[in-house]
Order: sequence, then structure tokens, then C-alpha cells
Amino acid sequence: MSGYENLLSEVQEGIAVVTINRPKALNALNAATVYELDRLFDELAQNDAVKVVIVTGSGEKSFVAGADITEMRNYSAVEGRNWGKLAQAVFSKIENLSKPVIAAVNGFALGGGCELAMACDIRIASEKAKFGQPEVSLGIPPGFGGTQRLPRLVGKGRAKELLFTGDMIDAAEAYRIGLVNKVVAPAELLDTTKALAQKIMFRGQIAVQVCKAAVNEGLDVDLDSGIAYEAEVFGLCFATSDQKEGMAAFVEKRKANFTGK
Ligand code: CO8
Repeated sequence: MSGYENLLSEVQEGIAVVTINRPKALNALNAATVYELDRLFDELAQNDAVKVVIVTGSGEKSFVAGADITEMRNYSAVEGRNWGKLAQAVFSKIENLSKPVIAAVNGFALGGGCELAMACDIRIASEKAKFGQPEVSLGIPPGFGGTQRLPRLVGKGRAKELLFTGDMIDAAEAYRIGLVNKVVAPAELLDTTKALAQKIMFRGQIAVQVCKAAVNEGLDVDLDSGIAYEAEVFGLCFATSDQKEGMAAFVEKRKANFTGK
């Protein structure tokens, strides 16, 4: 996966690590980077060698310090709306990628950076990570899904406090309110995230994909519709080799050898 100016990516043993790489701007997302994310996630979707994706930021200081303020400061209303729509579409693509996506949050995850982390399925944070939606200090609301994904993750009251104040919170507080799944020492961040990716990778991949789709689908509809969706996909899994293998392995008291088929 080459030809990217602001992203680094490598695939090793089924795990793709995508690194946002604009260290001079604390990995802020300019339009070029968002277009690159769009293209890279299309490639990751197509690449059968990739089972789980990790997203992180380059350097020790920042995951992503938001949208690039210098680039958007003179936007017109139309340009602002188009910019928001572009990034929203790319973040939805990440959220709905059939493979699990884990954010390894190594530092500042502010504005668009916090929104990028929230578009991932799971968030592991370094003790040095800082989260926030500081947009109101710039005279704008979040525009990459923050007003929608934050309350879904931490609840309405906590989300509104973060959105209205623009305050930054540290990793321990992010963990306490359910914004991140786990907090680890900076030096352990990538290894811990890779270990989680590996654990998920060795489960039945179709079942994992179905769990992801059912959770995403279900949160947008009423409970009965979500439950009905679950029954359909649950049934469909009985047509897979993975289901036969998983249950045979249980009965035969051995480890399952899933093929993702
Ligand atoms: N955009 C552009 N450049 C940035 C950004 C950014 N978001 N963040 C940091 N930088 C640059 C700085 O300008 C600086 O560049 P230079 O060295 O050329 O002066 C360099 O990165 C290092 O930054 P600092 O010197 O400021 O580093 P500090 O350690 O002093 O501070 C902070 C780190 C606290 C992270 C600080 O840089 C900061 O507050 N950054 C801005 C954070 C922010 O407000 N993010 C939200 C941006 S808005 C957003 O994401 C909205 C998304 C939705 C838009 C929707 C439009 C429709």
C-alpha cells in the first residue's frame, strides 16, 4: 500500500497498522489526508490478507489534533459543509468497514481526532492520551460526527458537558466515562492493541463481522427492528463453515480452526 503522502501503512500477519503522519501539524487532518484515508480504507476492504485494522498517530505527542485549522479558517459556508460531508463519509466508511478497526490513541485526540477515534470500533489509549471536542473555542460545532457519536458512547449529559465546554480530559477520565476501552503505558500501546487485534482475528471472522454490523445497524433503529436483524444474521451464520467448525471443535474439545468461510 504505497503512494500516500500523509499516511503510513503496513500489514503484518493479518493486522494492518495505519498511521496518520503529519507530525509538524500534530497529525491534523487536512483534506488531502482525508482523501488518502478514503482511498486506503477502500484498499483495506479489498485486501483479503487484512483481518483487523489499527489506526494510530505518528510520534508520541498526538493521535490527531483535529481538522487542519489553517486550511479551513477561510472556508465559506458551502466549503465548510462540503468539508464536513467529505470527512463524515470517510468516517462512516471506517465505522462500517466489515473488518474490526481499533484506535490506538497515542496522544492528543481533539476535535476531528476524537471523532476519528470514535468512528473506530474499539479505543485503546496511552496514559498520555488527551481527548476533547474543542470546536466551540473556534466558533464551530464538531462537524465530523462528534455531536452524534459522543453521546452514543458516553451518554447525553457527559457529551453535552464536553461539547459545550470544549474541555480536554485525560485518558483516565476517558476510561471512566466509557470513551475508551482500556488505558495502558505509552510503551505498551501498540503491543496491547495488536494483542487485542490478534485475539479477535482468531475468532470466527464472519461472526465478528456480523456482530459489528448488528451493533451498528441496531443502534440506528428501534429495539424490535434490531432484534429482528439479529435473528436473520444469526440464522445465516448456520450456513457457514465457521459455524460447523466452531461447534465441532467445542464438541471434540479442541481449538477451532476458522477459515472465514
Ligand atoms: N490544525 C492545524 N495545525 C495544528 C493543529 C490543527 N488542528 N493542531 C496543532 N497544529 C500545529 C500548530 O499550529 C503548530 O504548528 P507550528 O509549529 O507551525 O506553529 C504545531 O501543530 C504544534 O502545535 P502547538 O505548538 O500548538 O503544540 P502545543 O503542544 O503547544 O499544543 C495542542 C498542542 C493543545 C494540541 C494545540 O496544538 C491545539 O490546541 N491544537 C488545536 C486543537 C483543536 O482545536 N482541534 C480541533 C480542530 S477543529 C476540528 O477538528 C473540527 C472538525 C470538524 C470540522 C467541520 C467543518 C465542517
